[in-house]
Amino acid sequence: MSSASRRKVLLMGKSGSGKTSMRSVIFSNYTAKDTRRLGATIDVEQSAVRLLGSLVLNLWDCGGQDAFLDNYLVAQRDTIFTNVAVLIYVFDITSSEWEKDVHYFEDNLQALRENSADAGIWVLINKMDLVDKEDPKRLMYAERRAEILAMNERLSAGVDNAGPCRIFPTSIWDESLYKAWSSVIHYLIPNIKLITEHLTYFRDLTKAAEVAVFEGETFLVMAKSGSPLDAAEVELDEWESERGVGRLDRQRFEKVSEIIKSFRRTCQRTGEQFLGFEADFDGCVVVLEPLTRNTFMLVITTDPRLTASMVKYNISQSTIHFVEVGLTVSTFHRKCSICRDTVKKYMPHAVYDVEGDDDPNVVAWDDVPVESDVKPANGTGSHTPASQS
Ligand SMILES: Nc1nc2c(ncn2[C@@H]2O[C@H](COP(=O)(O)OP(=O)(O)OP(=O)(O)O)[C@@H](O)[C@H]2O)c(=O)[nH]1
Ligand SMILES: [Mg+2]
Repeated sequence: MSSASRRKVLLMGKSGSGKTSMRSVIFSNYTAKDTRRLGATIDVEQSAVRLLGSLVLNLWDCGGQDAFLDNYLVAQRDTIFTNVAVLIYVFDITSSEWEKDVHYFEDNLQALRENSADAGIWVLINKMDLVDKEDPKRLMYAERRAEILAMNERLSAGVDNAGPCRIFPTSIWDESLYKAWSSVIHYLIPNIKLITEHLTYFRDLTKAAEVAVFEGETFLVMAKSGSPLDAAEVELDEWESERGVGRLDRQRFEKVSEIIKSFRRTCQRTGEQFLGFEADFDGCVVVLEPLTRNTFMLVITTDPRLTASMVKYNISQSTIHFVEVGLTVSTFHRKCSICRDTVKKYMPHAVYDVEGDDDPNVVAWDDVPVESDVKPANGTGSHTPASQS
C-alpha cells in the first residue's frame, strides 16, 4: 500500500470530552449507551481504520488527562504533530474550565501549525445534548465557535498553505456526530472531486433528484451529487432546485447513517445480513443499494416514471467504473470524459492515459448510446440508463 493512501488523524481534547466514545460509535459499532463503560485512555491509542480497501486512517486517540498533556507538547511533540492530515479537537460544552480548555487548544494548534501546516482542523463541540434545553438558540455554542475561529485565524496568519478549520456542534446521542465525521472523511478522500462529478453525471443521466455514496462499514456519507455536502438552500444547483431538493430534510444523510447502522445491529443480533433498502412513496422512490464491495449508493427520485427496479439496474450498470475511479487511484485507463476533464482541471498529480482516447470508435463510459443501441435490461457491459426519455 502506498503511503499516500495512509492519513494520520489526531483525536485530541480534555479528558472526558468524548473522544473515545465518538471513535467507538463511528468505527466499532458501539451504541451511545455502551460508551458509559469506557475507561480513560492511557497515553495514545493508535488504530488503523480501512476505508474502501485503499484509504487507511491512522487514528491517534490521545488520552486527555493532565498528566499526558504536557508530554504531547514537549517530549513527544515531533512524534505527535508531524505528518498530520487532520486534527479532530473535541471540547466538552459543559466544561467549567473553558478558559483553561481554550488555552490548551491554543498550544496544540501552535504545535500543529509548526509541524503540519496544511493539516485540516475539525473542532467538535461535544455533549450538546446536555445544554440544548437551557440554551435552545445555541448562544453559548455560537460564542465559543467565534472564539475558536478567531484564534485559528490569528495562529494561521502568515502560515503558507494553512489547512481549513471547521467547527461542528456534536452529541454521540444523535446524528450530529455523523455529520461532523462525514465531513472529515470527505476532506480526506483524494479523488473526491472525481467521485462527485461522476455522481452528478449519474444523477442527470438517470433523472434522479439526488445521489449519494456511503461507506459500507461506518455508514458515513462520503460524497453526493451536485452542490457540496453541507450546502445551504441558495447554493443548490439548478437541477436540485427544480426537483425540490431544498425541501428535503437537511439532516437526511446523517439520519440515514444512524438509522441504517442501528438497523444493521438488529440484523446482526438476529443473524440476518443487511443487503439494502428501498421505499416507494407517493411520487418519490428511495433506493439504497450496494455499489462497490465497501460502498452503498443512495438514490432519491421524484420522477413518477421511475421505479425502484430501474434505479437498481442503473446502479448495477455504473459499478464497474466506480470501482475503477476508486478513492485513491491516480492513473485512469478507461475512456471517460468526466475523468479526462477532472484530471486536467483539478488533479495535477494524476494521469489520464487511455489508448485511442481520440478515436471516435472507442466508446467512452459516459457516451450515451442512441435509442437503437439500447440493450435489454439484462444486458451486461452496457451503461445505458434505465430512463432516457
Ligand atoms: N451526554 C453525553 N455524554 C457523552 C457524549 N460523548 C461522550 N459522553 C460520555 O462522556 C464520558 C467520557 O467519554 P470518553 O469518550 O471516555 O472521553 P475521552 O475524551 O476519551 O476521555 P480520555 O480518554 O480520558 O481523554 C463517557 O461516559 C461518555 O458516555 C455526548 O455527546 N453526550
Ligand atoms: Mg479516551
